[in-house]
Amino acid sequence: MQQQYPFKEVEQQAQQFWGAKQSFLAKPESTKPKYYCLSMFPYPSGKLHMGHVRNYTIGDVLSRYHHMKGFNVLQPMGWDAFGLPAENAAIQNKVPPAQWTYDNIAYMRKQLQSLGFAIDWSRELATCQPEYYKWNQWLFLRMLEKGIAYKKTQVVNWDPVDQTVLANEQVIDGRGWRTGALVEKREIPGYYLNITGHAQQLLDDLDKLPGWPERVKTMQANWIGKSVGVRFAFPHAIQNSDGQLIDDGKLWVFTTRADTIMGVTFCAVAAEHPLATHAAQNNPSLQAFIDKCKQGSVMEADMATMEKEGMDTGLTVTHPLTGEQVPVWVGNYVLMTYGEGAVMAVPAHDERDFGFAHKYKLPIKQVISVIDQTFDNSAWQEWYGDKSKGVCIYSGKYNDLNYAQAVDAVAADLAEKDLGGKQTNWRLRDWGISRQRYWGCPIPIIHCESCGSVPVPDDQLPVRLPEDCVPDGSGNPLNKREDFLHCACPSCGKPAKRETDTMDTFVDSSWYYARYASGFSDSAMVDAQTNHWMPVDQYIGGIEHAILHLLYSRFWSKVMRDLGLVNYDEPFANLLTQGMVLNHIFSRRTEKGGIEYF
Ligand code: HQ5
Ligand code: ZN
Repeated sequence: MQQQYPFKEVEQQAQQFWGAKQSFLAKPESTKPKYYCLSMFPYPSGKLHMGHVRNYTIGDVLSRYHHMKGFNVLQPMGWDAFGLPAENAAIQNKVPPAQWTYDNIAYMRKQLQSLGFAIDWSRELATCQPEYYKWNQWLFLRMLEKGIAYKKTQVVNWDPVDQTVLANEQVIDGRGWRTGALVEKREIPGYYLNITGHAQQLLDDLDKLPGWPERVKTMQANWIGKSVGVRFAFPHAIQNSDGQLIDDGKLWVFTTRADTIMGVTFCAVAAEHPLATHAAQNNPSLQAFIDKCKQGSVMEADMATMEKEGMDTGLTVTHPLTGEQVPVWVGNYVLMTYGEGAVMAVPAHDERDFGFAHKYKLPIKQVISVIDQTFDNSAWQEWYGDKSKGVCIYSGKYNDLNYAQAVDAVAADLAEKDLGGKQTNWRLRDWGISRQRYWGCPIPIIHCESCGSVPVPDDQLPVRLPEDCVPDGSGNPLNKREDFLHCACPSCGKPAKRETDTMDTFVDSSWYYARYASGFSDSAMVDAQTNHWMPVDQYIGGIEHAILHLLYSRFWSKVMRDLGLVNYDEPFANLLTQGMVLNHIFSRRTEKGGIEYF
């Protein structure tokens, strides 16, 4: 017996043997039961991390176990190859992102192979290959036809020094990561996918996933965020300077607590709301407050924790049921992009409104009574906010109704006055996929002066990304690539320009598992083999992808299913979320105030 384990010899021999016998080749024609084992494919960021090794070891153990148990196993591997890190490396090293990416893939593939994982390398893919991303473009065009993809304006981070759009992660403490310049918000057009149209299915089908951790399903459900409530309006007669009623004389709000409508003591609107803009015209201090709000974060998470601040607009609207006048405030916690950009405030029965009313000495009016409890408005009490506990009080005709009865009655009365009714709201927003970046999948659109935005015809796909650009940080290099930019309009033939935005890399990772399973056809996104292997029997990856990647993959699968491309509802039958292996990162501030990582 040898004292030491001579891994170089032993493992090389074993790996040669497996290679010669093609031991890990998946066999779609086999009659054995199938087992599709998939680990989240890596970004080719340089070298393997111990976190990768851990992730892929879990998958490998499960694969080998199922091999031995007589399953026909598919365990593929590939590369999530587009994205920002390649552009950053290009800026630093002045090499094209493509070259950096392919070099890293070669290096990391060697590392993975030397680990001896039971991977079917014949199905390797990289998302930056035109043969792969062609099908992103193709499906995007199908979505355009069905109205699932559409164009609208979006707010982006603008670096005024580099004259470029920044990704959220490139904004550090409100400044551009490279220039240290204060970042501005700009509105530009972009493409969106109507994921909200599938919200109910994405929520319902979580019940079809007994093999997923409860925690992940809860995170998905919360992200989708269904709330059933009442949308209604406070009528008013406020006119703009042209003498026209603002928003047709209606301030719309959404509430899940219509049972407390008789306790409204004020309304709060977002800084961008038309009533706020109107009121600020002759009120410089209100304008200053609005400007301050606009600089703040638009992240929902920040909204929850930040100090609530507000200012009275001096305007009032009419309570739709009592006819009383209700003051309108601007609140920094109300987002124009969520709901109606305005909320009703019931300080007695909502914790946030309670805090706000206390701070600004606004009236607090109890309208829910709870048995054996006395109302005390000096401090917040949890029971005020619990809709299951009380009945209406001091609410006129609604007195003694419970939550459900009161909501029904209030909704009916509002509907009768043509001022509202029941509505379902979602926290989920549509998926903005446009990125003003070079290293990604080109969006297959051509802009023509006469015809507008024209889809690239299928027979001209893929729209190939030039692979020799070297970004320098000052905007998307595609804008300077004449050979990419100029083309003929597919519809009238006149000179036209290509779209230079590329797709979010989460598009690439939303269907790679289906492509592995399909075999790589030139003429189809996926083939009949896909339905044999899918769904993935075991998916393994980091908890950092519990929400977006998994939700997008589930959505993409449903779109493919609706188009008749695949026959499964859900892509991943069982999910194992390993933790992430973290390491220390060293960084320093650059002279300009950005952060440089080592
Ligand atoms: C870990 C680390 C590093 C990684 N390409 C995407 C990605 O996350 C996945 C797509 C499906 C969206 C784990 C990580 C993930 C896998 C690949 N990992 N610790 N790529 N320090 O290269 O545990 O959780 O970042 O499951 O390795 O990670 S990746
Ligand atoms: Zn044209």
